[in-house]
Amino acid sequence: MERDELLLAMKDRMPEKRYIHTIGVTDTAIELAKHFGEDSKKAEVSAILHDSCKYADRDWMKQVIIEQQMDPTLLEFHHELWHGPVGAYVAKTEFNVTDEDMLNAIRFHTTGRALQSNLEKIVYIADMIEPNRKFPGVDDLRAAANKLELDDLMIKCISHSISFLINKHQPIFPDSFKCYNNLLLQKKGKVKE
Ligand code: DGI
Ligand code: FE
Ligand code: FE
Repeated sequence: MERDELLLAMKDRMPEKRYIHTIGVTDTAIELAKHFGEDSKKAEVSAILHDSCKYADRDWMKQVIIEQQMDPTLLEFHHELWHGPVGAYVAKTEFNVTDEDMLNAIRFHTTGRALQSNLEKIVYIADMIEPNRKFPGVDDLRAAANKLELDDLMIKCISHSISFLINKHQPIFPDSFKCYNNLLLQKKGKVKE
């Protein structure tokens, strides 16, 4: 499916505000992909589909996680973390996405994970800094996108997310810590890429 057809499908699945966010993430992901020399078409399609399950039925998502034998830890955490993995399942089954890198970009867009691909980092960052996002510190992250290399930018974004959750006394999903640790250890040359 092409951009317009995919966007139309998203429009039916989410309120106007989330649809506007989706377009923002898509355009930002394309820009970042071009800037960092990655495949902008893969970034575009992954970004369009990244929040397809944001408003999906909670019981249905739970069922998909169990039936598809996804990480069972997901069910111990807030249901907000389910729309990425279930979104990857929908991308594959309903929108015929077969590229594993694109599916991972959707799957891990909320939490990040260790050993992310560049496409995964791009979708994670685009989700955070797209033009409609408004939170303290977002302008700093946007400015960093033009200056830093991709891994340093990702460190800045995942650090911000983890700090935000800690300040709200929210539990942190293990993949987010693993993402943060892996990026820092990689920088120090302690982990093979
Ligand atoms: O779907 P979006 O709103 O565009 O963005 P997202 O997929 O990054 O989801 C953000 C939400 O997920 C936000 O409410 C914080 C929450 N979240 C992200 N990582 C974690 C988390 N919540 C918990 N409890 N633990 C996490 O590690
Ligand atoms: Fe999301
Ligand atoms: Fe999003």
